[in-house]
Amino acid sequence: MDPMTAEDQVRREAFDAHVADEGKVEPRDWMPAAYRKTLVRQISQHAHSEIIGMQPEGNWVTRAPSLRRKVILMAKVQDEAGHGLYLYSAAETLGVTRDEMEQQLLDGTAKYSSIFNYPTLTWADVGAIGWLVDGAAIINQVPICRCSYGPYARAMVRICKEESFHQRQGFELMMALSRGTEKQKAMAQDALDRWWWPAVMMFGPSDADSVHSQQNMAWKIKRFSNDDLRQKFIDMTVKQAASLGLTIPDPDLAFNQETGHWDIGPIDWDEFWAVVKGHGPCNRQRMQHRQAAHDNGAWVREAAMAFAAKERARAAREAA
Ligand code: BYC
Repeated sequence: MDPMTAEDQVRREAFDAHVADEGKVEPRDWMPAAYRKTLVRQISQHAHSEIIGMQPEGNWVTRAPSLRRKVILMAKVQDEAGHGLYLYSAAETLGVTRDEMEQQLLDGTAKYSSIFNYPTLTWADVGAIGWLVDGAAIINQVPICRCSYGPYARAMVRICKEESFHQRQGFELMMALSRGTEKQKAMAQDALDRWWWPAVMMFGPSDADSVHSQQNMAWKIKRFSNDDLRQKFIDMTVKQAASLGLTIPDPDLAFNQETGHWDIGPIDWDEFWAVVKGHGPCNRQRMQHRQAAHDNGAWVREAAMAFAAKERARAAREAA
């Protein structure tokens, strides 16, 4: 890395003071290269997660049990596409193009959330995703509404409103199943059994192994550590599971009187890293599907570009 010039040093100090004082950073402001880089990394990975996240739920659109459930699910999956688009736009303000980000996703150099590499085997999984995955997403993302980078913070405000609706629809679906027949209740329990640990892992590695947390908390990109957010999620979800009459699949789950929090058993970090590195149950399928969608959409992108060029030419002719 190039040594910092005296001018950079001054800018860096002013930047740090501005951020420490809760100031927002905007696209044209000076920012350290590493701040820009980590934001592109996080925002683009967040966007990719929203887009890949459409697949597990999209899997059930044609098999939703009623018209009402189908309409709700279609709206939710469309919302996820919208979140991806807001986030790609926020990342573009940092100087990266949408094509570059898409390419990084397709060639595997950019990650997306581990959670979306698990299969949706039954209809109850749609409820479990809304309840647990969107529930975890809200806990993780509400603090990002106060992120120091303005465009990301503003995009998150709208996303969080929609995520909280998604979480409630998932909980309502789980409630309908858990108050239904014995078979439906068993289906809800089975979905909780399969989604609990992957949802707990969504928050990322434990604080000791989180490479980005310290700096990104100092820069107020992240407001809480991975473990703190995970604990909030656990405390919230244990109560919700009890109200559904479902059992969290962890024999070690116990309320800790001293800390006032729920303790959980050991997390299988080998499973987490295997999934992150591409060896989860559905990684290959998710990427194949994404690649096919990209290839099949080529004509749409070309048509949109041709139309935009035509419009520009017409506007230039009319202005002349
Ligand atoms: N999966 O230093 P760390 C959604 C990576 S969308 C895969 O702690 P950081 C939703 C991490 O990227 C869900 N990789 O990183 C959508 C890093 O590798 P790189 C996504 C993971 O950034 C549709 C390495 O591990 N949410 O909710 O400080 C429907 C070390 O980690 C994961 C967001 O993206 C993981 N779970 O913290 C429903 C929110 N965890 O990049 C719901 C914004 C960690 O150095 N992102 N890694 O190669 C964040 O808040 C943070 O980026 C994370 C990780 C908490 C995810």
